[in-house]
Amino acid sequence: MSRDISQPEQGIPIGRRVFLGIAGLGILGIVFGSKVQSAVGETIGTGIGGLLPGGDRFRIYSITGSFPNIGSTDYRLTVSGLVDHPMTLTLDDLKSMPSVHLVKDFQCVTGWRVPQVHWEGVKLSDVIDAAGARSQAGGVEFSSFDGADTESLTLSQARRSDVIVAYRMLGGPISSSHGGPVRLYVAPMYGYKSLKWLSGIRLVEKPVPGYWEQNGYPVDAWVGNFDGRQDAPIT
Ligand SMILES: Nc1nc2c(c(=O)[nH]1)N[C@H]1C(S)=C(S)[C@@H](COP(=O)(O)O)O[C@H]1N2
Ligand SMILES: [Mo]
Repeated sequence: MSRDISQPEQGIPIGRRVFLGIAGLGILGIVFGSKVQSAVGETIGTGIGGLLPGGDRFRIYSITGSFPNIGSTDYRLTVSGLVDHPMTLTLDDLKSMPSVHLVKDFQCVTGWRVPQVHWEGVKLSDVIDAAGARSQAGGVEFSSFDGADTESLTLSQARRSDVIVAYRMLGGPISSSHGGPVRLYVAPMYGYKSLKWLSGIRLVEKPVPGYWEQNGYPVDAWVGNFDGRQDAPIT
């Protein structure tokens, strides 16, 4: 893996205050020692799994240094741009659509991977179809309630069945730190495509590269592009 790829995340200031309220950080600090201190986003386990070898060990990232706190009844997702029916969806609206359950690895481009994570949500393609993409639409742009992160996909990438608008992960509702109540999960691509605190989906002619791409990450984020594997989704 190229060292340059990891630069943007290393440069992100993560406010200490964000982590003060998270139980168990002290214990994790002892268990993982200096590794935790040097990690940009801290290494926070989710339950006991975070303390076990091979357990889930996500590093929590936030460009802004804080986590938007959005109640599940307050949540709104807007679908706009080149669509026949612009929509605003509640969490209940999303939950009333056909759900998909994926069990897949989560891979950050900087090297860490969490194996076999359970995800649940709706296919992004179902949301796009509900709004009715116009024929000129060639891409999809995503925005976040953090007011900072943006992402984008081509329309054909967005229509893959392993690209979902997720409302559950790790066996429960998505926590605020993981981007809840609703985040994107783009299974075949590196983690930076999986935008947290998803606020908007906008259909456009040609997608503008998102925040991470503007900071040096590749627009084509297929897992494997930087570690010698082929351009294939993880299974
Ligand atoms: N809004 C927002 N989404 C984001 C990020 C972020 O900083 N802000 N970081 C991205 C990166 S680089 C990764 S690897 C994953 C990490 O997900 P996690 O914080 O749930 O571990 O979220 C992605 N989505
Ligand atoms: Mo990442």
